[in-house]
Amino acid sequence: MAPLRLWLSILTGLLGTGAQEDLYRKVFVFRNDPSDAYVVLRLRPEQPLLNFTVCLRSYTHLTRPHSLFSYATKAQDNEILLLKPKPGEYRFYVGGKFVTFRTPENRGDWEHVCARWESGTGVAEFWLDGKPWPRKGLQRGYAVGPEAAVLLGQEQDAFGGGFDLYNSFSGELADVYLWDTVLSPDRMRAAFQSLRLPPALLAWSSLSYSIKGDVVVKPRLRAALGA
Ligand SMILES: *[C@@H]1O[C@H](CO)[C@@H](O)[C@H](O)[C@H]1NC(C)=O
Ligand SMILES: [Ca+2]
Repeated sequence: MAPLRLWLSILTGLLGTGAQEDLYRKVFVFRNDPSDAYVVLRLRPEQPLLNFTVCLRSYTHLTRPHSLFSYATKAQDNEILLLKPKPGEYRFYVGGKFVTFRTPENRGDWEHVCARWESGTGVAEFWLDGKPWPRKGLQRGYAVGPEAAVLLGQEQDAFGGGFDLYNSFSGELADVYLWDTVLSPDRMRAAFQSLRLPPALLAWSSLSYSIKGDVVVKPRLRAALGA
């Protein structure tokens, strides 16, 4: 750990709850299957989102449906949702509608995904391990609502709740980011490679979160690329 990074983590530790934490080279381990545990991420977008990019890395042996990123507003529980209904398939929701991206089945390794959406064109992009999938159309002209409940580990069917244990996540999650912009292709690849990234609404390097239930923060066991 670099001295500045160490000093900052001591400082944020002293400042106590609500502080931001740098989770560099760490993971959330969701230990149970099925699980009622989750992690609440704090973010305060004050404006509706017309563009966004969400990225994260997951490592799991689940073959049942599981939620990876759940952003709900009071008006729409599936406002932004990344869900893996079964091996070899991802669903990307915006404003309650979704598109499906079929992928090769997991090789028992970390998978890095980024989903990117812009209201102006309604183009939805899905990137797996730094590679773009054929683009699809989703919710052109829509605006993603602010004041969201953003959760890892559970799929919300109500604002901050309405969980189905059999959509819960079990395994390891890391490198969660949300930007209010559409990231360039270079930046999408940088996210996969864990390189330097632009400031974000949610950033793994300065995450404000609280754990509910059986989730632990542990050091990563292998390099980010999972090679
Ligand atoms: C969203 O992205 C489009 C094109 O990528 C850009 O023209 C527009 O200004 C962006 N809107 C916001 C609110 O960032
Ligand atoms: Ca839902």
